[in-house]
Amino acid sequence: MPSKVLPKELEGIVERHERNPIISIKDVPFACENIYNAGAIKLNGKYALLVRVEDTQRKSHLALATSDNGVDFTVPKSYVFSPSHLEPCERYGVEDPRITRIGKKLYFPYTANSSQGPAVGLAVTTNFKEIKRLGIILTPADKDAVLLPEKIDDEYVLYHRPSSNRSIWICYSKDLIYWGRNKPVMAPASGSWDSEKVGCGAVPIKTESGWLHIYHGISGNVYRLGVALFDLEHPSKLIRRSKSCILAPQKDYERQGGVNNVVFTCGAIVEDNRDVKLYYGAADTCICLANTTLDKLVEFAKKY
Ligand code: BMA
Repeated sequence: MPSKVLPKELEGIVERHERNPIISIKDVPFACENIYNAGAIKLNGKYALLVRVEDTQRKSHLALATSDNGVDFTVPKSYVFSPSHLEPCERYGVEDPRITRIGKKLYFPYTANSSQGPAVGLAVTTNFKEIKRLGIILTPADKDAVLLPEKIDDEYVLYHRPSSNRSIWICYSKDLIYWGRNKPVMAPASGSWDSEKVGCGAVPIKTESGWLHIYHGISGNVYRLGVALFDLEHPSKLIRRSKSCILAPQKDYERQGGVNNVVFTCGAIVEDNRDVKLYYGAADTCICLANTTLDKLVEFAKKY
């Protein structure tokens, strides 16, 4: 389904980096099948991407790639997080982490994959040297979970996408372990670029206009990215969503790969000057960067 044609002034609102893909398997210092879908965070002044690496058995692990400038990343020789043999829900891999900073802690929900179907696991660290598993928090089949960077009314807030469903849902917890009061908050939009399924992408960004979500939508087997705003105090309340997408597979590296026609994000970094580095997996094969600004994304969510 074609996305609505963009007005001239918003073409290129999200600009692909000229050196895309910025990370591909040639940058990985060991044998692997694919590298894609990375959580993103700034850590001690460095850019850090928690990248999903598929080993030669197609099992996913997470490695921490780092960079001084957000473009040139070094992928280390070893993983920081791998499927645990003690965790039956992780037999096929740990995938698609989204990193949320709350105080000094970095939490990352991830998709745990197994013959049970995808489930949501949660882990916590301060530096990625020691990582503590908090366990499988949402049972199969569920995925695409992101944790809000602030507690609301003294509760943690998690968005996720039950696989039996096509919508983004919300749930709440006092202790990060037990989650409840689930409800759907954003459904696919009929006749649009996100008409079949929607799921969370980057960690929601706090703006004056609401929590800004950069989310993915699927239509006709094509994964695209769009933006939505949720109420700051009532994060279950959708305020606006863009009718057009902000990024669609157009380049060869987005159209052809392990899975064709996919742009999929798990993380964006907001700079002090409100520039945004949007990291995304392309065709389930490599990692790309697109540059934009917070103001452009909010305006886009409101107008287009
Ligand atoms: C989603 C997730 C992502 C993947 C995307 C496209 O459902 O599994 O990991 O990038 O599909 O294949």
